[in-house]
Amino acid sequence: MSVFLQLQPCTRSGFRRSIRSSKSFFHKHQYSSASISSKPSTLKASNLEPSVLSYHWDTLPPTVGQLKHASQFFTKKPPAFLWSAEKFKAMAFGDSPEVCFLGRSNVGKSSLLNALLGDKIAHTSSKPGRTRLMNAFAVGGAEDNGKNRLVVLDMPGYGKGGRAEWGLQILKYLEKRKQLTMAFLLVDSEHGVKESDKQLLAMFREKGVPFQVILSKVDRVLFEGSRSLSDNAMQYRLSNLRRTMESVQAVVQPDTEDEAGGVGEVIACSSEKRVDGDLLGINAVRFAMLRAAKLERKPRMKEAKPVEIVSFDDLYSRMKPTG
Ligand SMILES: Nc1nc2c(ncn2[C@@H]2O[C@H](COP(=O)(O)OP(=O)(O)O)[C@@H](O)[C@H]2O)c(=O)[nH]1
Ligand SMILES: [Mg+2]
Repeated sequence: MSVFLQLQPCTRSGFRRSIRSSKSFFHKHQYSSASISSKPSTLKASNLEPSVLSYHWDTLPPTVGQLKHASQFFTKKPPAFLWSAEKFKAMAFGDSPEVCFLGRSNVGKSSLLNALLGDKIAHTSSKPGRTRLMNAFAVGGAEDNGKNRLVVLDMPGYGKGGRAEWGLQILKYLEKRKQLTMAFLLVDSEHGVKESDKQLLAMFREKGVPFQVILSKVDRVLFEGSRSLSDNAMQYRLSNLRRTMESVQAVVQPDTEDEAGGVGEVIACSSEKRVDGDLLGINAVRFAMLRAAKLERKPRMKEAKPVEIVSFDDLYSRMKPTG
């Protein structure tokens, strides 16, 4: 049994509140990405639309401007390694908002971090259990001025290669770290949500930790085994991906009234496959990280048409039957 479920519950009312307020925002902007079957049959690697790599049932997808801003935020200054800690109490304090990446060993956490940060700064390995410490990196500048800087944590994995003691320290971090604004749970696109992921999701809910699921290694689902795919073959692979995304939705929000549900979207990404120079889904994940830390660029609102302001008396007199 996972160590995650053996610990005493504790509430994080602050987190719950922030989830609640973001959920009410998302509810006002109900959005669902176009279904894959309605897409024209021209889905090739070179014209894969971002909308097929993410599924939004309760959020708005980022605009082109927001994705561009996210990309610039992550690349304008080189990322900085901040600290490594084996235990929660050894972690350095800081004022900047934090996000962390969790998931089974070998799911691609360290590779994703490198892809997001645009630098081979985190250790990756084909052998499970290579990341043994909690490692923190800064994006947007090395100084801890609390503003315009995001701290990103790479965590040891669980499952094969993971250790109970690491799980315990991660759990302490999730429960106690005030700077944490979002826990991103990485799930393999090919294998979907596993039992150990479900235990972690249950823990997030129980403790009120805000969370979002990201699908890793989407290149394997979409492109593996074939250099060029027919439209039908690509359509079939995309339908499989969509089904995996829908199964994630089912575990993230089993009950739509559940206030401690996760962010209502799934992003699929790849740390290896580039299309038109960009790694698949990486800017969308960057945007989700900035949004969690409230560092994202707000979409430009179209100016609302001025409305006529009518006093109650005026209105009443207009309503009165004449003659
Ligand atoms: N095809 C593919 N392989 C990946 C991707 N991300 C990671 N990998 C591979 O998966 C293995 C584990 O990656 P790593 O980042 O160390 O996983 P971690 O244990 O979760 O940190 C390595 O062999 C990586 O090269 C990806 O997006 N696509
Ligand atoms: Mg790792």
